[in-house]
Amino acid sequence: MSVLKNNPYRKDFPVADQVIGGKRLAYLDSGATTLKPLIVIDEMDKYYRQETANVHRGLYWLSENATNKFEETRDKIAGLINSPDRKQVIFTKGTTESVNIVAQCYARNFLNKGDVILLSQMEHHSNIVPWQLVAEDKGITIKVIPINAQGELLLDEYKKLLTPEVKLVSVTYVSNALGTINPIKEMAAMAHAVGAKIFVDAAQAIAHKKVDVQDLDVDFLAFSGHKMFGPTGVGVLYGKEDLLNMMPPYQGGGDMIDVVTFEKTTYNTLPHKFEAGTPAIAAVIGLGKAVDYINQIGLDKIQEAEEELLKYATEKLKSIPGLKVFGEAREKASVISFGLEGLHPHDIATLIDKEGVAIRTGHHCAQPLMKFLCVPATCRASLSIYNNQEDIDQLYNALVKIKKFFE
Ligand code: C6P
Repeated sequence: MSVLKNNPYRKDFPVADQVIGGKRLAYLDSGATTLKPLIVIDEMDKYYRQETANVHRGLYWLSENATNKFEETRDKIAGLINSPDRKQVIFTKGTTESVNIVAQCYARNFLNKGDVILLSQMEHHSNIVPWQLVAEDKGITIKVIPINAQGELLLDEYKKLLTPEVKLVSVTYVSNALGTINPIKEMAAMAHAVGAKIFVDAAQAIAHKKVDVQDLDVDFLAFSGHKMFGPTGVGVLYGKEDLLNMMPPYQGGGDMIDVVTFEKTTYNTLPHKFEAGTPAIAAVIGLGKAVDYINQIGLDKIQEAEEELLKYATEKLKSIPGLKVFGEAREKASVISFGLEGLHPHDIATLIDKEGVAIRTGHHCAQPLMKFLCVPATCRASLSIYNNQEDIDQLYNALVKIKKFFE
């Protein structure tokens, strides 16, 4: 079934079908956050209207119900990523917090002066700065895997960089600014061959392709609920059990303890060791419904739909004279970064907003990548299953209109 002509998923997303400022909305910023389907919204509404209670604490029905639903999400996530065990799924605030946990609890404790962390040229700031915070303190060196003009990682260069000093590789699965899909399975095998661990930022991958932590054989993996049709404020850190067990807790507080005395405190087992304090209960429960939603459709169908949208959008945009697409990797997700000759990306976004088109412009939290591309910013249209031909045509028509205006 074509999502371009008769999109069967669109009706599930109330935000998608709106008129804003007198214009039909074309939401093309799913890389920033996806829209939420009704089943997620309704479940969270139910928690707040009828089922509010804290988790892991009360012996009354409401609390047990909330705990069950909260923990069911852990099972659903474990299933989605094929985690060997549910306890390896840790709820965090999002990808950013997940990276910080591994940087502070793993890298700070188990990496030493002279060790190397490998990142790539296309990383989001969330997968750069947390490592820098530790590297500066500990005398760890950060090295960068370069990319080619199409926006693909140079695997030969990666191989050369993989010396015995490399203790950790941290790379994105899918670039938020280029759409490039990196060969994670191959990269993990290469990292392991020199004894390095691999952390994967799956923020832009999780809602778009099958992510199987056992097949990929990654040591850590992170993603955010809000980029996979779920709510904001919740994300996941997956880790191999031995590594998570080695790591000290990230924060102290309720739920993460075993026995507390003023003399010495012992800690809870996984996953609770890393989940101090009252969690984002409604968000976690909503995330469970987002996983149900993804499973109902199937990731293969989602990928198929997004490929159709990407193909149509790329051909359409490239037909505009003076439009340059940044990032044309052979393996690419439904993200199109572009510039329009003679126009600043911020002006483009502001002007097409008047036509109802929502895209993101800026450095996309990837300043080192912008430096490589020799641009201060790009425009980015990112597509998801609820988009259709009209959305893409609306972007195309808006761009043609402003181009004419400035000619
Ligand atoms: N990218 C974008 O518009 P948080 O903010 O923790 O949910 O996710 C951070 C993050 C980490 N890695 C990648 C690859 C990402 O794309 C993001 C978030 C958004 O591209 C907001 S900057």
